[in-house]
Amino acid sequence: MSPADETAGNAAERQAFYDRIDKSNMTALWTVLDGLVTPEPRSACRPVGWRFDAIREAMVEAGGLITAREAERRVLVLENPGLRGQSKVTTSLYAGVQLVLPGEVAPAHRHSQTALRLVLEGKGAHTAVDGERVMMSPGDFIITPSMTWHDHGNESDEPIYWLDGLDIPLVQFLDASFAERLGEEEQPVTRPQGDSLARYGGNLLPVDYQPAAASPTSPVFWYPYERSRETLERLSRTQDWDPCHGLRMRFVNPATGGHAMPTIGSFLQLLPKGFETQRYRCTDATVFTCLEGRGRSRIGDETIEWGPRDIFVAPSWAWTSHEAGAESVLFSFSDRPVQEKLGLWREDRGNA
Ligand code: GTQ
Repeated sequence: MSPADETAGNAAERQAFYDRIDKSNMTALWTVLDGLVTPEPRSACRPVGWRFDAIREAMVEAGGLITAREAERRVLVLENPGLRGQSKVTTSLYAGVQLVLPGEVAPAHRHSQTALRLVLEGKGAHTAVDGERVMMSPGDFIITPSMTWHDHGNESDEPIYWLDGLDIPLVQFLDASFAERLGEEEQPVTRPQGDSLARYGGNLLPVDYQPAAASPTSPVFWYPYERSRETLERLSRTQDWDPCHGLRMRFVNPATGGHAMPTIGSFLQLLPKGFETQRYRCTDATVFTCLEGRGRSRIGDETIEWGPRDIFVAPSWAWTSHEAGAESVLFSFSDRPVQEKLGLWREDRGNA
């Protein structure tokens, strides 16, 4: 009987072979191939949503249990139900909601992981990135490049909540994590507020700035919502809505035209009241946050209702469509830049 005989008359003999080679750390490819090289993405990541009210309620409790100083970062991790225990919101990305109470400081540290912040509620707290203090207002999008010192503080009289998105699972997968504490609560402030935006985000660049020699992350790390919202508002007047996205823009590194971060793509989209997007799917699992409006999304077999500050996930290759009950703004992030660089990114516009 040939080894490839389909009748598998030698099942016991094969099993004995598998058991034997198992002791030498070997596995027969033909027993696992179907799960490795799949005809299309087969993800453990599930469609899921979190209502912000529920997150806030838990965070208020967390605020009474531990200080930001003791926790280092007082964050509740949003875990995808298909990936519990792994601190993952999608297979490649991490998300959490961070609370800094009035008077608190989250001490300075730095790490290989790139981070984004999207301010959900509260105003007047700050994050310091690479010597510059950024005041945070709702909807502001802030990035922390790999290995830059960052600390957070709240000198206002209200709690501040923001969404953290990091490439933690990606860095973990690559075994490339380094981290250190500064040993002081706050890093020295060496640049005036708004410096990065003025220097790199005003349609001008310093004359000798060489993007190729610079960090792969945008030199602008504060993208105020006021400006982004104004852009959406102006462009909405042209009425050229994309059937799958409404009006969708991406946050950019102004020096290269590339994504703001090398590992995480970040997007902002406007859906007019009553707009129903045509179904769409792509290989980058996407985390959405509603900044304005309300609506519902059909993702795979799930329908997820959302309103301001709610967070929801569309897994890789799951059919997704949005329906806006009011004019709505959605922020989103995904690993799209990584997939693009590797030639893996695909989308399916469902014939739209
Ligand atoms: O604010 O530096 O949610 O290092 C997870 C890890 C936030 C942060 C997180 C972090 C941070």
